[in-house]
Amino acid sequence: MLQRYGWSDALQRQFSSYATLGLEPARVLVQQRGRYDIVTAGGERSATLAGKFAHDAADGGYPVTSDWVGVSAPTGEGDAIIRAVLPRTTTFTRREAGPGAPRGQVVAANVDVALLVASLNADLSLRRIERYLASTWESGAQPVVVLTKADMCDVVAERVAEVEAIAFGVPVHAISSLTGQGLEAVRLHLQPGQTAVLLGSSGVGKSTLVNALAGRQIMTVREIRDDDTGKHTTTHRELILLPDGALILDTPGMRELGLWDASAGVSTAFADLEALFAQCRFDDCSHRSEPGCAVRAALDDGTLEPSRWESWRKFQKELRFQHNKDDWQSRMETRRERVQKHKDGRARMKFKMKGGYDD
Ligand SMILES: Nc1nc2c(ncn2[C@@H]2O[C@H](COP(=O)(O)OP(=O)(O)OP(=O)(O)O)[C@@H](O)[C@H]2O)c(=O)[nH]1
Ligand SMILES: [Mg+2]
Ligand SMILES: [Zn+2]
Repeated sequence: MLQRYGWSDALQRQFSSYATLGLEPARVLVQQRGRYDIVTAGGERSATLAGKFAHDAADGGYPVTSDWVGVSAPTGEGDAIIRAVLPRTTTFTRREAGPGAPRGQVVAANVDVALLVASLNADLSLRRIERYLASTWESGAQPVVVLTKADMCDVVAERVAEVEAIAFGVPVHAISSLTGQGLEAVRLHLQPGQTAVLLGSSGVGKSTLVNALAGRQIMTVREIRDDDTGKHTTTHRELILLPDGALILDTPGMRELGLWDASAGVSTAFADLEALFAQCRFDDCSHRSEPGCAVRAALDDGTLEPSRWESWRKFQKELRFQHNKDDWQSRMETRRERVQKHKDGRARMKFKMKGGYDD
């Protein structure tokens, strides 16, 4: 049973220490306000959290859909109790919206493939896809870009080319869940026992794609006439076992995907720029007006799109902002440095005015 949900020998070995505590392995299928649907070797059942999690509310401490957990499972009717979360092979973390200190929210775990879904309608945003790519590289999962609603778009090939130009070797597929176009190409990324997650704005057709892949109506999708309500149709994350053996995690649309500590992911997503930086004459080139700047040269001769450069700068600003915000100490450090620089500057100025050394 559990093998079908991705249980492996490696997980089994990892689990031995939990097994000695009398726990059974299980995977979280659905998570809704403190209640969970899980699958154990004996089948699906519901579960609640052990009390210790209430005190253990550290970032990412709670189990999420697609986590492997250790449960104590009473025989009979009662809920299983989740007592431990197994180490995650990959984590997809986003910035939690809202006031207060920024926190990372684990959106998906143990995901092998991330299907980054965007619609081929007028809203298609390369900048949004860049963000998803950066987060996916950071997560450790393999990205695949899926452009939906090809049946409604007259310029599919152009759009695909635009996305390929910012995705560097990441597969990009144009599909239609209505006509079936491109679904076979998507299926090739979904291997039995592997887990894929669907990520993308609300209304792009994630749940419709799940249904098309499953060949039946599993997820509720938006009625056409409700197309502009702006409401999320899918309200919770759900892990679904597809007929050909792959697992797919449907998620509610995310309008904003705040970056969470994704500096390494950003570097990978902007490999083209990293390559340019290596060619700048100065190692600490700020790419503003230095001589021998490869970025400036590429902008001038048109090989680098200004919008892509602008996008990278925004990412850097955001990462810097977040880093400063997260880390009070580093902020104090920056301030101390600034004060020190100011003092040094004034001291040098005085020194200069006094005439400096005679040498
Ligand atoms: N023409 C066309 N319409 C589609 C296609 N895929 C989805 N749609 C329509 O797009 C609307 C939204 O689809 P959903 O699958 O509910 O979108 P979602 O991404 O799951 O949205 P949330 O659950 O809110 O995040 C529905 O009315 C679908 O019928 C497609 O390939 N072609
Ligand atoms: Mg949905
Ligand atoms: Zn430069």
